[in-house]
Amino acid sequence: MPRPFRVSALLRTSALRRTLAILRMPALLVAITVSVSILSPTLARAQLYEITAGQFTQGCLPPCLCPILFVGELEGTFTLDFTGPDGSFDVYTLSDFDVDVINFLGDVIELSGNGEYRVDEVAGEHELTIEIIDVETGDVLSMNSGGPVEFAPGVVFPDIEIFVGTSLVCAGSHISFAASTAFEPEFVRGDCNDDGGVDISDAIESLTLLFVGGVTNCVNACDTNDDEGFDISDPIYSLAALFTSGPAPLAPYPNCGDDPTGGTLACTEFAACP
Ligand SMILES: [Ca+2]
Ligand SMILES: [Ca+2]
Ligand SMILES: [Ca+2]
Repeated sequence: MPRPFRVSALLRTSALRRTLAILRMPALLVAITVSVSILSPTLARAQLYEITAGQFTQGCLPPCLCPILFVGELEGTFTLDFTGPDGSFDVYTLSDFDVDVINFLGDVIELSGNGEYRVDEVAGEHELTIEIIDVETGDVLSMNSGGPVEFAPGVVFPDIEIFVGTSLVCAGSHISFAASTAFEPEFVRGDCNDDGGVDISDAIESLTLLFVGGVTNCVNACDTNDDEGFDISDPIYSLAALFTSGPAPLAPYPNCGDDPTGGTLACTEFAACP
């Protein structure tokens, strides 16, 4: 539930005075809006992925006639964070690769890793380079997709299906996997700082994330107006709701729930919703 607050008390806070001072400066707002257009995609496009199918093999690729030494199924997750366009491709950092490989005997190999994913949605091409680390042995396998390759038939980003290997010719270690954006937790829209209430601290948190920096696990909760972007319009919307009888944050609000409009804004954790 929204926290009660008293305007008279709030007006004595330096944080609110700073916030209102920002909002009274049109010239600064123009500059801020330009900055947001550059800064917001990093937050807006972070996304947790879950591997829905995949296989790790060590040995040979056809048509070479040498044995497969190991094969196991993949289970796990990773995160893509948008870092920017490089001309043709949108570039993402792949991190938190947290995957178990399970073979038919039930043996488990725990893998971690980091890499870079590049995608051209218009051309239907993507590319992955990744350093896979065997957590137990520390062995590192440098894998790649051999440059940009076409999307798998019927698969459209943000779904991903790709094949990478230490070598794409004959002997090597190889991973093929399909992954989709993972299930997201319930959240309360407007509770940008995830403290269980919607109040002035959320507008301040939004302004801090936008103009100072920081990390949030649920940027979707900061998209107060549910327009699928996180920018200056969101703390303005919050302040209007709190102080000038503007409309309340859109659903899910004031109770925990799913985003009824979907979208690409990430929400990997939201502690205030069990
Ligand atoms: Ca809050
Ligand atoms: Ca928004
Ligand atoms: Ca939405």
